Amino acid sequence: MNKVYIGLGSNVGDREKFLLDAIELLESNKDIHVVKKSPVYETPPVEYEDQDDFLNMAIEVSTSLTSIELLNVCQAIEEKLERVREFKNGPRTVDLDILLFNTENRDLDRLRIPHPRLQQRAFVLVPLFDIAPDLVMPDSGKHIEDLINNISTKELNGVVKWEG
Ligand code: GSY
Repeated sequence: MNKVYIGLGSNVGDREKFLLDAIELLESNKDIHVVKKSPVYETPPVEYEDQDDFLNMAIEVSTSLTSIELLNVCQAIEEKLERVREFKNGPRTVDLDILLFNTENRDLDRLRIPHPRLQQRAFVLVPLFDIAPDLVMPDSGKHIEDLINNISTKELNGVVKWEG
């Protein structure tokens, strides 16, 4: 079985429902088992900043699928939940990013694992730390706690637990 971490984000419509629906759709796949779920956080947008705040969370899944097969499932879920790619880094109903797949390193057009911006993003690292506090990055060898300590207090303070 493959141990995988997935980051989820939504900043359009009923954001919490989109996250929960995406997890339910993952669970409905017979080859995927959701093992852990982080709390949900509200986070300010990064990259393209002129858009609404996101809800973000991270989950651990156990799967017999390969990384590319899992990517196909994630993209099918995004499509089912009506994600429209209006422009790069723009608003989305739901986004499922494969963050880590065992200790695999992949550099394909469609899929880069570990996720290329994972180690700098508070909205990914904070929920990931909740479910994997001992995680060591397979490429850099850095401990998740050290990565979080490298993020500015201002950015970390923006990542706020969502109470619904
Ligand atoms: O990479 C995921 C999409 N995304 C997000 C996100 O999920 N959360 C926040 N806070 N900012 C983001 N910018 C992009 S692009």
